[in-house]
Amino acid sequence: MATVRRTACNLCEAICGVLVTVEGGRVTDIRGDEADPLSRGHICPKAVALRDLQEDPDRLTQPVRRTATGWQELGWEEAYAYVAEKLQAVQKTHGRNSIGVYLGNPNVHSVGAMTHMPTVVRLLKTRNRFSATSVDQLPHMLAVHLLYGHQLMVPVADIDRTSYLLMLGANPLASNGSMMTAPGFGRRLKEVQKRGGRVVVIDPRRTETAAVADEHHFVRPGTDAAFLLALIQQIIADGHAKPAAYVDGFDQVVSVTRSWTPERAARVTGIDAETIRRIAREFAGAETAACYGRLGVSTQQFGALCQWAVQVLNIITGNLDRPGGSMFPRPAVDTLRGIGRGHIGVWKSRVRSLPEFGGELPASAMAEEIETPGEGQIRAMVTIAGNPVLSTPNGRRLDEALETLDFMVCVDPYINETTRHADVILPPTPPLEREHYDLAFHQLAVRNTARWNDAVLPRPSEARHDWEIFRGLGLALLRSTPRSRRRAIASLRLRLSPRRIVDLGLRIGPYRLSVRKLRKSVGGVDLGPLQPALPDALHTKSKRIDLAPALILDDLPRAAEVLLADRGADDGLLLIGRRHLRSNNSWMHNSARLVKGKPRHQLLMNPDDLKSRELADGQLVEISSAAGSVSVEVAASNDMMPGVVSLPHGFGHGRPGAHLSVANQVAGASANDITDPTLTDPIAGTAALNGVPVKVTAAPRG
Ligand SMILES: Nc1nc2c(c(=O)[nH]1)N[C@H]1C(S)=C(S)[C@@H](COP(=O)(O)OP(=O)(O)OC[C@H]3O[C@@H](n4cnc5c(=O)[nH]c(N)nc54)[C@H](O)[C@@H]3O)O[C@H]1N2
Ligand SMILES: Nc1nc2c(c(=O)[nH]1)N[C@H]1C(S)=C(S)[C@@H](COP(=O)(O)OP(=O)(O)OC[C@H]3O[C@@H](n4cnc5c(=O)[nH]c(N)nc54)[C@H](O)[C@@H]3O)O[C@H]1N2
Ligand code: SF4
Ligand SMILES: [Mo]
Repeated sequence: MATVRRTACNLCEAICGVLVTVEGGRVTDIRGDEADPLSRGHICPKAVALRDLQEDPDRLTQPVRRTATGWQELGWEEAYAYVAEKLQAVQKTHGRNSIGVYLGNPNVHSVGAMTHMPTVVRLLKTRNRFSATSVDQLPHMLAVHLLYGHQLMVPVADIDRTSYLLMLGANPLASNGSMMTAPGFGRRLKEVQKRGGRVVVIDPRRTETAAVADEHHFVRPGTDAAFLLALIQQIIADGHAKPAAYVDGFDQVVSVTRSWTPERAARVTGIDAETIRRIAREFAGAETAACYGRLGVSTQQFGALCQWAVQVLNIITGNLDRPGGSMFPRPAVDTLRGIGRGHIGVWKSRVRSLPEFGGELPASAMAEEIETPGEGQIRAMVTIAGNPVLSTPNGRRLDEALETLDFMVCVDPYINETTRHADVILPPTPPLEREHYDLAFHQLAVRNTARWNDAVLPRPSEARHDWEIFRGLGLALLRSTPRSRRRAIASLRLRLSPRRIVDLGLRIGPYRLSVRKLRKSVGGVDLGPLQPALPDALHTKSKRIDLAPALILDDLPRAAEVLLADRGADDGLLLIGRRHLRSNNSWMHNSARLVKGKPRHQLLMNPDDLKSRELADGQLVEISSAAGSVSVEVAASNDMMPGVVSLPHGFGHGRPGAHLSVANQVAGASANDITDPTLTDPIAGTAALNGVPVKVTAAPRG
């Protein structure tokens, strides 16, 4: 008999509600849940991949250990004890910091990882902690930490009520939105337009999102800071700036932006001065407006400056904290409470002195910290839900470095490009076997809603949830730790189930909910549109916003120097990345259903750039940067800004030893074999994955 169960798709930040039909223990159908108050029935083609993940024969269900004769299964308790012993032995010989930890993206999509993983990481007591944050949203977190006093107090564009949406470096029609949970982003954009509002996109590629916008402008990669500074300057010059009473530092903003006229920004960005001036006036004059900048303006040389400027633009036009502007979600579990406010530069990386942020060092420093001998060298790695060989700059170098470690353990369901180097892999249950409450993305959602989901399918007896793995590992690590209050707290934290923790969070949360109440609601509880919350909700001690943090203002001279430098007759190209609706970072190419159809791995290049290099559409080319080179087919595209080429990240499969029967057949090169770990935004160490200088030539024959 078929039963229909409600759950959430947790593959991306849109957290769509889905209805899963199960017959005889197997999934037979997955569709959107109309009753979900946030996603309103929306899903994308990836939702069906939940079933593919469930049934993927390559997915591990038991711990495995690498031996001379191949991978061998081992029992869970044995695995925990072995891993704890190995990690502790490395630390005993080489010191605390000899363990490196890398935390990948799917951690934030799993309640069990959110509730239990941090305790285990803390028990390792190492400063060599890395995560996908520094190849992603770090600049957002830094900007809001400086302005609003908490690294996760991120406002989102109030898309459902705004009349003017200015988007930079975001392609939500492919990504489904990020740092902004707005399922059905396309539909929501259409609704803005139907209300008579305007959508403006700034991107070096005419993206899927640009195609539905009212207006799109090419921007030279890495130069958005100039565009944003000019908008601020123009709005101030027009007398349209009206910061709220709780905002300080406005005069400093006036003075540091004064020289950034639209004419100056035009020279830098490639967007003409009249357009910049008009956008400034339309933004300031709109009934309500929101500026939203995403990955393209984060993972670039001026990521921090850009994300600060995005906030400043919203603040000085009175759009922060007002309906239709940029607003703070108020989720049913206050995630901010459980996480620190953030800090920057309290310590530096050993080799290159890059700053920590929130206790993590930039992923760009990982390979060198493994390779460079001396006190504090990484000798063992722990990766949790990450594939840094494909996702961090110069992945090829990291690939080689990982092989030199004394020990490596990965919490991951696959033997892939990264985990093939592990000594032990601990695979967690797949999404349909897990309970879920979204601790991360209700915090970033454009509407306040709450939803608890029971597991759709039972967990096989030999499988373990991620939180059970962290409990097992954590308790094994604690076994040799002397008794103390800290040890007792860690042990208690590990023993509580995610359900208990979420229930507690809901009960003390602003709406006094509980798991029981949520389970009774069909599709989730609607808590209404976002509400104004400032200045009370600020986490700054003064309950005021300082618009002019020194860390950011001190970067303005660098911006002037770099952006205004004469590029001469440089015939080089700038590389940027892209995403496709049917793939997800580096790890979902093992679903045959998703990867079928037209190839999507090619380098996109403007036809004029091809012609001037005597290259032809479809030809195999070599792309080279300071970090290395890769060969890939090129595709001519009028959607590319001249001088800019685009390569998607997450490809480059087929490495020896990776057990990915479908993905290994997928063509394409890893963009991160040519991204350069020395290209970082120095303020926070975020990798500049976009705007990498490259040369493109015909690939050598043979
Ligand atoms: N050049 C370039 N590089 C980029 C980007 C780019 O745009 N361009 N984007 C960056 C961004 S935004 C991000 S977020 C990073 C992502 O970087 P990572 O997080 O390092 O990589 P993912 O590709 O998301 O790989 C996720 C890993 O988690 C495993 N996994 C999947 N589900 C689970 C689970 O439920 N539990 C556990 N324990 N493991 C799981 C997968 O098998 C895979 O190994 O890449 C970054 N790198
Ligand atoms: N289908 C799918 N969905 C995903 C993912 C996925 O891999 N596939 N990954 C998820 C993750 S981890 C994340 S972080 C989000 C990312 O979500 P988005 O940020 O919306 O995703 P991207 O497609 O990387 O969009 C970045 C855009 O920035 C542009 N860009 C590059 N350089 C510059 C620049 O210098 N200036 C400007 N203005 N634009 C620039 C690129 O052309 C691109 O269109 O997507 C999430 N959703
Ligand atoms: S947009 Fe697609 S991948 Fe993202 S949560 Fe919804 S169904 Fe899943
Ligand atoms: Mo990301």
